[in-house]
Amino acid sequence: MSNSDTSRRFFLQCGVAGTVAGYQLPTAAADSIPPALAPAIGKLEPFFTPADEFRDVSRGKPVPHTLPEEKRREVGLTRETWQLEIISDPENPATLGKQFLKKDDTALDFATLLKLGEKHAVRFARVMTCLNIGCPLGMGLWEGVPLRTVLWMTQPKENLRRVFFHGFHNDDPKQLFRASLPAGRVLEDPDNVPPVILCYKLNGEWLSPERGAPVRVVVPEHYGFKSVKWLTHLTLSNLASANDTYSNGNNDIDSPLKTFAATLSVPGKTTANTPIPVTGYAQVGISGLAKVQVWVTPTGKGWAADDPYFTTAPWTDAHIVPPPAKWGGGVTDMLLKDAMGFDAKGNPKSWPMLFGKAHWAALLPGLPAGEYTLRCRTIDTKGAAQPMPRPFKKSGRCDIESVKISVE
Ligand SMILES: Nc1nc2c(c(=O)[nH]1)N[C@H]1C(S)=C(S)[C@@H](COP(=O)(O)O)O[C@H]1N2
Ligand SMILES: [Mo]
Repeated sequence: MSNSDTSRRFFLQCGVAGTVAGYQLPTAAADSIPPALAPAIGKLEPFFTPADEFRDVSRGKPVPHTLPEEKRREVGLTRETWQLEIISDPENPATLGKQFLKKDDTALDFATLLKLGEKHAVRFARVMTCLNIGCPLGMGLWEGVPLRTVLWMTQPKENLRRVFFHGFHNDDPKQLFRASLPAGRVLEDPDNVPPVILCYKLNGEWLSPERGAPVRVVVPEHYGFKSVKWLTHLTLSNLASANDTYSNGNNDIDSPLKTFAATLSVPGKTTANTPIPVTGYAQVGISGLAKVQVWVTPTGKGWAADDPYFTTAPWTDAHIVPPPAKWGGGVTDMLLKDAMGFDAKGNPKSWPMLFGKAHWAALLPGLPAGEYTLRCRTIDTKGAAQPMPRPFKKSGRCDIESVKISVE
């Protein structure tokens, strides 16, 4: 099986993973979309993924969320028993006024985190994507306390260059899963980017054990591996470089989310000379999303070897689907009213949303009988066409997808 077949199967799985279809266009927004596309848009997945439908790629033997409740209580993976240690890195010490340790009974507990949340909690919409998987694991509304709020409680003075975090790993050093960020990223947010948070809610509900309960890190602009689950330790360090577990395996751990498009529904067989509705999603990465484009061509027709990304093909613009009337995934309008990136009425301030998923739809013209290949791609706000500007696999997936269509 070729690589593109594998990824196609993968993308199609994304399409059928959801339960009930749920994308509801508001009446006004529907005017800008050709009526022939309405049925296909109505069958799109809901904008937010129900928490229990996220795909799971957690590691561990056993995977921490499969531990019986009693064991989870014992090891601090419930809200009642959770304790977060915050220490200075013994090998590259940061100069701190204070550490938070289990041994002197100062580790941070869940009640204290929630108390901080009363004043500091934020929530934001963001897609969870694994750097090594072609389709997002889920689109969530994540809520928690900015990591810097907790970091400042250690009264750092100097020699703080990096923040490491790791979670429960069955007390087996070989199972350690660690990620890190430059201290500056924790302390300050780029324009329009939410803070790094200690997250305890997804889509308005407590985080489930599978999603990392009781507390996980969520880093808005990064692939999933930075968002460490079952968080137990923060280590403040003067080390100047990253040492993320994910750098094993040749992963580019400094690579933020990429912009790319994929299909969700494409009729495999269709009738000659009849317009063909197709839909898909786009991930809105660090450079934003300006356009989604599609191109359908007879299968097997060669392409210039010096244009591997089909830049000179006759691509046409797809419709970016407007914000839904109902957000799905259990996310209520109330929850969105004070979410970052949404206004006081719960409407998104910009669309498509940075680090979100957007959906698209296109009506392909009727075609004579034959075998065709459909491709889709994004153009980011800097004008770069997928898979540029960062086409390499180990910095996140963004291959141009191709799907077969049989016209009879
Ligand atoms: N403790 C811990 N956190 C972890 C992982 C892990 O194996 N252990 N996997 C990471 C990876 S590689 C990804 S892609 C995301 C996936 O998040 P999800 O399972 O909530 O979808 O979790 C991250 N956090
Ligand atoms: Mo991942």
